[in-house]
Amino acid sequence: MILALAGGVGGAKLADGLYRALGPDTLAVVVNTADDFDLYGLRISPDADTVLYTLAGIANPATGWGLAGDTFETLAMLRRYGEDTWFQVGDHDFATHLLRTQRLREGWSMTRVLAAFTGALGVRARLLPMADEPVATMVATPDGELAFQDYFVRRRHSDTVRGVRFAGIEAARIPDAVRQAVRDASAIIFCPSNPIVSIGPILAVPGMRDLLRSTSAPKVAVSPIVGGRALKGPADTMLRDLGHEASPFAVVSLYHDLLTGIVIDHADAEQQARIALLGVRVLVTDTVMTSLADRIRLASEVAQFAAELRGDEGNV
Ligand code: FO1
Repeated sequence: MILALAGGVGGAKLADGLYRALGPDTLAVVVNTADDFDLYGLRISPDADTVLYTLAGIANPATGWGLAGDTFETLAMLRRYGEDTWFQVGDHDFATHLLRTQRLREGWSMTRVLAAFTGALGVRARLLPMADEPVATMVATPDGELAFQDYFVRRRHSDTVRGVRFAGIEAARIPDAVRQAVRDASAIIFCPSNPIVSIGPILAVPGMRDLLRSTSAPKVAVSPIVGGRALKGPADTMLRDLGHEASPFAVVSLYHDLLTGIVIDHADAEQQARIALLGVRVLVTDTVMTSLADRIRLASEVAQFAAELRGDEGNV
């Protein structure tokens, strides 16, 4: 079984490649839940839903989030009431949020909700939240601290980032299903998601870094930074704002105590030697995923690289 750690759209794409390359029942994905928030009384879990819809083959191909072919009549009606509908929730997408909210109110955990949703949509990968307790990413900017979706969607991630914190993280616990998945994993893949606000919260759950270090399974990251730029979203400017380089080397530095290997793009091949000095093995390949074939090819190469690293550790 392969375990992937994923955030938003980039993470979902690689998770999808792994799902299709490895076959059903061999993949577990731990998703960031610190982007989750409440809107119109509903609990929204953007990263979990992005992975869910992508693996189910029903994600909107244009945005990567939301549902293919969705309509927006509910938002249109909300606008007639004078609401500022800055967050685009589609009519079908609303059903997911309604049911999740209902289930959580009935006392279900997020772990149970996601298991039910994957089962209902025919997804034969395990989709696990990083924690069942609510955690909220807060972004410090020159205009004050912003809730994550305010920063990301409402203000189009245009603010300078002075700091990031994960409210509620001290009370978050690693779900038993995540502990089991880490124990069962023959490799752990850090998807090409934002290292600060997508993978960062997962690693910030108390005990998570120790748990990941406790397994001898190889841990391989795929860099979300290619040629100094984020493939999607603000990871590059966020890294620079927080005093890092926007480079695969910086990604390795952030995961320094965890990684066995990193997959970087040909555009960054010159960083190979510098990364190798940190004791991390490097695979250079094409990492930009524009088609389904790209996802499957990259996922196969990543899985093969991890298998080689397992061999290196004499632990096949
Ligand atoms: N991202 C946007 O940039 N604009 C939106 O209006 C938006 C709506 C949305 C609705 C449901 C959902 O599951 C995700 C949605 N996202 C939207 C994506 C999401 O908020 C971000 O990509 C993630 O939080 C960052 O990983």
